[in-house]
Amino acid sequence: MKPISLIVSAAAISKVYGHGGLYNYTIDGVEYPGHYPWLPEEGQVSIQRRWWPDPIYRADHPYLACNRGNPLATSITKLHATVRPGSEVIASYYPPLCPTSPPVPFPKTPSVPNYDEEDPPMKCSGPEYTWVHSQGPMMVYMADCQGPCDEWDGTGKRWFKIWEAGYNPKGWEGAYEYGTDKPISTKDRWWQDYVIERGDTTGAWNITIPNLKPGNYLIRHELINLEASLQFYPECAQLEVIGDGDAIPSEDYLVEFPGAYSADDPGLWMAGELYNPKVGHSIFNYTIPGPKVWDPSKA
Ligand SMILES: [Cu+2]
Repeated sequence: MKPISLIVSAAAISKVYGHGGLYNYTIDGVEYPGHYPWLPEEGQVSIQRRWWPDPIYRADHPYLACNRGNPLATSITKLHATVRPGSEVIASYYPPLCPTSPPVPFPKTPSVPNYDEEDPPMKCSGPEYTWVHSQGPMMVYMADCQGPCDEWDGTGKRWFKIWEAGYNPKGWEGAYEYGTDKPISTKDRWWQDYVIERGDTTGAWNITIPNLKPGNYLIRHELINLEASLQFYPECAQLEVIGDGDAIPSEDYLVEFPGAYSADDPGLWMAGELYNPKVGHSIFNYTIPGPKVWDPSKA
């Protein structure tokens, strides 16, 4: 495991912009800017929890729930986006412009000791450095905050999965290269490839809020990159669900972070080995990690 992460560190230094995350949300047509990791926390009003663009390299990382910027944040805004069952949430992985003046001091100490943290953290990349990874699953979770989400730290067995996509050996029906009617390349069989090929912010990754009982919920988008090493990219945002939904997931759908994954899970063990001919073929029968998807319309 260690040699692999050393290789990744070297790659990350030579290619500073190799990471990223979820920068903006569009919910029922309303744009909600994310919490930009390169700006000071003070003055940012966002539904999104603070996060860092460098990956989390461990399935047992203590801050896997909402990315390590969050528990180390000095303030969490109270803003929640209002949604209802059926609302559409679109996630954009295209970075905003970098601040030019005044120069913003980047946090110097993101590290959680002994958890393979990168140091120094990734610098602001700007819009030309879009999401680069493609090989790994994409998932969306929600969790009942049991009160205002800004008062909950994301710990505990409250998370349930509402959406997932992994590897489809047949490709994705209806997936076209952005701006064309050309189906995406047959090699692009991870859903992340589809997002990259689409290249826009208007529907690359859109999910629908399920028929949930009203209340405050965190929504957690997560990309996992399996290509060079095991890398988790989760980000959380605060939602208030209104309306007349009445469903809640039963206990067997609930997980906690860390805890939901282990590095030897069927969908994770091949991380860093995709180009090993003895291993790479295993993705043709890929199992997405984590719990099964909760879908109250089928319950
Ligand atoms: Cu990266």
